[in-house]
Parts: sequence; C-alpha cells; structure tokens
Amino acid sequence: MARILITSALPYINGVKHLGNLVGSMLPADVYARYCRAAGHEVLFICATDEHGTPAELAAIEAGQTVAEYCAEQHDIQKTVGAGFSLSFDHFGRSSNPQNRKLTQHFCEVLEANGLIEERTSKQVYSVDDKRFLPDRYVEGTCPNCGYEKARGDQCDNCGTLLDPIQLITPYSSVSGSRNVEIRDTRHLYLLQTQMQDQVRAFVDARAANWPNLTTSIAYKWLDEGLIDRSITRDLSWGIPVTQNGKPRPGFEEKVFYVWFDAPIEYIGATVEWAEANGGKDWERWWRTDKGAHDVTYVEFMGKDNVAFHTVSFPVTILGSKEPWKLVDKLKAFNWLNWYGGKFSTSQKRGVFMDKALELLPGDYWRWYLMANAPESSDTAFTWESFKACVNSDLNDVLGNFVNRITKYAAARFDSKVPEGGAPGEHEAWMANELAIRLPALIGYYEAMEFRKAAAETRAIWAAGNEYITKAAPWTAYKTSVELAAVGIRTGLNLVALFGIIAQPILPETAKKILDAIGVPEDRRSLKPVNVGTGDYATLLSVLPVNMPINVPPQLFTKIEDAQVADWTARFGGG
Ligand code: B3M
Ligand code: ZN
Repeated sequence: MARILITSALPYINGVKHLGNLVGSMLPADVYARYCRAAGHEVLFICATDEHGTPAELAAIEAGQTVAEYCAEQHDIQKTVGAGFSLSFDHFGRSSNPQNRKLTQHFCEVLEANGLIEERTSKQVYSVDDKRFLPDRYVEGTCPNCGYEKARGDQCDNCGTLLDPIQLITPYSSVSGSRNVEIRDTRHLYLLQTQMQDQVRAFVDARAANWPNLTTSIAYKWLDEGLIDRSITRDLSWGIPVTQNGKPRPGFEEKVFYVWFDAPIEYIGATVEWAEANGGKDWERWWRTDKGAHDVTYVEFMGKDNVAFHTVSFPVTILGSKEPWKLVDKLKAFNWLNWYGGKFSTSQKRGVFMDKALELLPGDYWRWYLMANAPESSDTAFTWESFKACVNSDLNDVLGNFVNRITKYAAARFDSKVPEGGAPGEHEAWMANELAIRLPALIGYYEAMEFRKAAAETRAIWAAGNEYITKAAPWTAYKTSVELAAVGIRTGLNLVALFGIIAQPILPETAKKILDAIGVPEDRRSLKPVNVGTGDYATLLSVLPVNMPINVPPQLFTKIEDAQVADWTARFGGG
C-alpha cells in the first residue's frame, strides 16, 4: 500500500467552470484518486477555489457584491456542482482562508531570510477614475507596432507582439473605458528566480523521466529561456496582506500577494484546512518530508497553461524556502477540449458549463464521455453528435444492456440467484483468456495515468462480455440444457460484478448501482489483481458465490434522442 497525495489545479472563483476546465484537471484527478483507492492505496485528494486577483474583484463588482461575499457564494456553488459530478475531494478549500494566508506569509518571510526577495520600483499604469493600478491585460490602447487600436497591455491580438502596457499609445482602462490614466512608480517584492535556475533545473532533471512529454517540454522551454525575477505582489486590496516579521510590511499596506504566488501554496493550506476540519488530523505527514511525507507520492493534475507555474514557479518557492516540503513527483497535464472548432470561453459564456450539464444528464454520462475523449496527446473537440454516439453506444448498448439482460434473465429463470451446476466450456475459456490479457492492461493504463486508454480498455472488456454471451447464448441453451444455461448466466452475473468493479473510477454512481443490486460486498470491490483476478476461470467465477440472491439494478442509462441533440444545439450552440 502506497500513500498518494493528489491535487487538482484550483478552479478560479469567477463563476462555474466549463467542461474543458473539468476534463483538464478536476475530473482526471478524481478518476485517478478513485482508481488509487480501489487499488488499496491510502489517498489524500485535495482541491480548493482560487479566490484572489483582479478577475475576482471585477466579477464581484459586476455581481453587485463585496468580493468576500461573492467568493463565499461562488465557492459553495462550485462545491455543490463538483459533488454533482461525484468529485471525491477529501477537502475542497478556499485560498482566501487563514491557513493559506499564514503559509503564504511564512514562505515570503523565509524566502526573504534566504536572500531571495528584493524590493524594486517599477512603472505601471494607474487609472485615476478606477482608483487602481491596472494589471497588464486590463490596459488597452494602440499597438506601437501595427497601429491596432485595441491592443491589450500584455500582447497585441492583431500582430502578436508581446507588449509592456507602458508602450501602448493612448492607453485606456478596459475596466471602465476611462482614458484618465497615468504611469506611476510602484514598489513590489521580487522573487529572485534567477538565483534558483540551477536548483530548479536539477529538480526537473530528476523527475523528467517520469513526466509526460507535454510536461517536460514546457518545463524545459522555460528553463532554457532563462528564469527571470518575478514580482510577487500587486497593488490591490483583495488578497493576502504582505507582512514582515509577522507585521504589516511598511510601504505595502495597500498591496497584497500576487494570486499565482499564493494559489499553489493553497494545496498545503487546504490540507491544513482538511486536518482542522477532521479533528486535528496530521497534515504534516503529507507535506513535510521530515515528518513522514518522505514516502508520499505527490501527483498533480492541470491544463497545459498551468504547467510552468507548477514545474518552475512553485518549485522556486518550495526549494527557495530551504525547508523540507514535499515536491511534486508526477505531473499530468492536459491539452484543450475545444467547443466544436473554437474554444470554450468563460468570459464569453461559450460552451457547456458544469451546472448546466447536470441539468441535462447525470454526472456519469459526462464523466464517461470526457474521459473517453480526454485531450491527452492533443486537443480534442466536444460535439453533441459525438457525445450522443458515445453515450448511446458505450453506456447504453454495451454496458447497460448487458447488465439488464443478464440480471433480468437470472431473476426470471433462476429465481434471482446465482445459478449452480454445469461445467465451463470453450466459451468460458475464451472469456477468461480475454480477461487474462485485458485486465492487466487496464491496470497498467491507470498506473500510467493514460486515461483514454483506460476508458477504451474498460469498454473493450464490456464488449468482450457481450461477445461471450452471444456465443454462450444461455437463453437458447435453456431450451435443451438448464445446466448449460446455468453456466452462461453464472458467468454472466460474475461479469456484471466485474464490469461494475472496473467501472468505479470513471462511473462511480453507475458502478455503485450495479454492485449494490447484485450484492457485491464493499470489501470485494477492490481493483487489486487478487480481487479482479488475472483472468483464469476460477477467479472470473469467484466474485459471486453460487446461490447468492441478486437484484435487478434500476435502469442504468437512457439513450440520447435526435430531438435532444437538436434542442441542446439550439440552446448551447454548436454545429
Ligand atoms: N486557477 C487556473 C486558471 O484559473 C488556476 C490554477 C491555479 S492552480 C494553483 O486558469
Ligand atoms: Zn499590433
């Protein structure tokens, strides 16, 4: 039994996330956490809302709330929606909680003690009417390169030039549209990443062999370009106050930490929240290598745009502290799930968002589609047509029908019991051989966090069961030999149990319905090879004792109709 710490990238607080956000971090992290638990490991699965920064402040203004009220409300909404998708976090915290504040201030102070923090003055655009310094992407103006009039402060969308906002000609605030802006000096804390270059590279080198290409290529791109010293404070009121020796830092009373400085620290902060919320559990054994975390495997999940922050920036914080904190071991990154040809967009409200998705269909439908089509090796596209095809074929035809047919027949002809009698023959041997090949492959894909392949193998096992039952045809056999039919139905019921067991990571609600109905005890639901077997006929038939009573599960899935696709396309777009 291993100890595995799993974190999902923290969803930003400004509204319910879309399906692309879900499949890029929270969902695969959950599938992996469920796999690891079912494989018998000790798992701690942590997530939280990422609540600081300008977008949170602006969203609160738009909602007519204080930012604290807005965040509290949105946190609860995201928590409820996550539960609707069966996301099994051990704790879903908040980066604005006191635990994170204390840790973030601590990290800054030890980094400063280690000579890695410096105060520097820089020039920034200040909006007099908005009474605030404007973050780069909230300043717009005319591009000095191509003359485009709506260039953003960080980059011109017309010619692609990377910009510093003070280069814009006739800048204005995109928050209010005001042109009453000036360039002012402001002092900030800089984290001297340049001094950590070699240590971070050594850290990446030591792990690169275990990281997928997408992760290592991004980490090395940043290292090869050379790390730059980075400001970790901002002129804002909403955020974590900047301290020195535990007191407000002189000159920084109106400033807070930059959201990307405190957000990853919240992985630790949320673990402290979890410990405190659960009667003082020991959080240090997950995070402090001097206090038991040396044998923890730490696995992070995120979209590719977050990789640099987790392979370089956060490790600078951790390594620079010179304290024995746990560093990431495995990092699984995802490409984009697109909405048809384009992008899902939170600001433009394009695509399907998690709350709306649950109004259409239960979480398991989405979980299956998203994992079977996860954007692992390249971007993938959501379409209603592919969603319908996937649900109707995999879930209804392949899994649902099998479970329904076998259990109903057992109920009708074998007195709702696992039938005894008869001896296995060539069809059962074929099925056992399929499992002998496919079950270890499935476990291997989960271990390697290859989720599309895990979903495909799960489906292939269900499909093999369908092929078996077509060959064995117990309903035909029954007419001439009840014993022969008994073998087929006994095998079929054991396959139903096995199909439920292997469905647990991706389809937790459906798996529970199946396993509860046919009475598989909790301690026989594990995904350890001793339980699911390596495929010999003895283990294949050993999940359910003969004569054990079984129930027919409630209907597992309903098919998606063309009319629904038309309705959803009209409501959400697409096509
Ligand atoms: N909140 C993801 C985003 O908003 C960001 C992840 C933080 S992980 C520490 O794009
Ligand atoms: Zn331009």
